[in-house]
Amino acid sequence: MAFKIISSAASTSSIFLLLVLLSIAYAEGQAQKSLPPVAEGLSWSFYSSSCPKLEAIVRNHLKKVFDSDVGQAAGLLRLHFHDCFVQGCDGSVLLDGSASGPGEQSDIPNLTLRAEAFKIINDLRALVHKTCGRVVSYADITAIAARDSVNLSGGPYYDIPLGRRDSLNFATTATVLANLPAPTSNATTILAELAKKNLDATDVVALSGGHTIGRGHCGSFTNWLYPTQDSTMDKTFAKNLKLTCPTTSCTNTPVLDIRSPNKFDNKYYVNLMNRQGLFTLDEDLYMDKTTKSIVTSFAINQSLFFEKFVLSMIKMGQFSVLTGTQGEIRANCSARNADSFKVWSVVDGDDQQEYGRRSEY
Ligand code: HEM
Ligand SMILES: *[C@@H]1O[C@H](CO)[C@@H](O)[C@H](O)[C@H]1NC(C)=O
Ligand SMILES: *[C@@H]1O[C@H](CO)[C@@H](O)[C@H](O)[C@H]1NC(C)=O
Ligand SMILES: *[C@@H]1O[C@H](CO)[C@@H](O)[C@H](O)[C@H]1NC(C)=O
Ligand SMILES: *[C@@H]1O[C@H](CO)[C@@H](O)[C@H](O)[C@H]1NC(C)=O
Ligand SMILES: CC(=O)N[C@H]1CO[C@H](CO)[C@@H](O)[C@@H]1O
Repeated sequence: MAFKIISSAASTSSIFLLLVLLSIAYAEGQAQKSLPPVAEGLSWSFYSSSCPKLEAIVRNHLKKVFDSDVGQAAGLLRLHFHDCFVQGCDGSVLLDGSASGPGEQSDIPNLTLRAEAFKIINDLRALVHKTCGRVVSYADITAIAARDSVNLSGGPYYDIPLGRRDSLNFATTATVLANLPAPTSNATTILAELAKKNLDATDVVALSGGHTIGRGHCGSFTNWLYPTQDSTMDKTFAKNLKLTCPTTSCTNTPVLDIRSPNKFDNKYYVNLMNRQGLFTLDEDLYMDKTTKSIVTSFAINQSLFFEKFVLSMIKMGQFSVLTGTQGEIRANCSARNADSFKVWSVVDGDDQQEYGRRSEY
């Protein structure tokens, strides 16, 4: 009898313990579920000992840059998107084809990336490597710069996993074209293309919200103006765009978000509901039955948009990353180390690490 009581007490307490453990595991599961998984080799605190000032250096420099030209934030956000969509977030978008064959930089549709964005990333790299040595990749600097561009334009702040390495490989023109959808695509096409990258309809609508800042060239959207104007588009909006873009090939660059062109907010979705979006891709998100309700939910709730945008950016920011000993930490944005060190190692026998540190001066 006594034995029985002890045993039932023991099993009661072990059931209790089990319940406690289960609820802790559940709470942790919930907490982790709220953020996308971290790719193997990346971590939230990757540079905490090797370059603790990294994020402060980037942010302080960008604050100064945006104070004199707020438009640069859009260029940096788009640069990270292009880097990640083509071949992975591996800094390959920065490689200049001149040394070793064609690079993403000179490919369609990347010619519309802002030249200043490349320069800003290079300046950031110089500042960071001067303080920490050649330990931080271009891919990570580009990811942090995109994050800060969002926040410094009025958008949310979010931590990002770091530890990306730079690619040794150029993306071919075919790879670039296959991975960056055309702005003239409809929602069906965009959803199918991005599903291949494991992005669902909410991700697609949230990421398109990047078009809340920045500009576009006439050639990227006049498909719905000429030769026949899309009858569903807002008439006044279309009339004004025709004045800015009298021809398809004109080089003007109207803003993407007419309500708040330089502010990272949810007005882009309000534009779409009013048929005042620049690209077919954007407009169609409000016509498609899968994405229409998501557009509306973001238009009426900015916090919801910010929350989903952050999750999708963390997801996108980890596409096919190189980590550990893969790739390299590039010293020159536009050339892999093997190409930029070639001359120097002959001249004075410098090793790559030293040259990497010297290259800022
Ligand atoms: C999903 C497919 C996407 C397509 C087809 C697309 C297409 C375009 C096009 C055609 C432009 C204008 C380029 C020009 O004519 O100068 C543009 C600009 C821009 N895009 Fe996207 N985009 C997409 C996704 C994204 C994403 C995911 C982001 C970031 C989260 C983004 C951020 C931007 C920004 C900030 C600009 C303005 C750039 C500037 O002012 O320099 N886009 N996009
Ligand atoms: C940056 O993000 C933080 C945290 O979400 C927020 O408090 C702050 O207002 C944002 N900055 C700007 C300029 O909006
Ligand atoms: C979307 O575009 C694709 C490719 O141009 C086309 O085949 C398809 O019919 C279009 N879908 C809709 C719903 O317009
Ligand atoms: C807006 O979205 C946020 C974030 O998901 C949510 O907490 C809030 O309840 C929503 N607000 C309304 C009015 O639905
Ligand atoms: C970086 O590489 C490019 C292309 O190879 C070259 O033109 C440029 O001079 C290099 N910059 C530095 C600082 O070495
Ligand atoms: C949209 C855009 O600017 N496209 C250009 C990309 O680059 C090619 C040449 O490689 C040009 O012909 C395109 O006009």
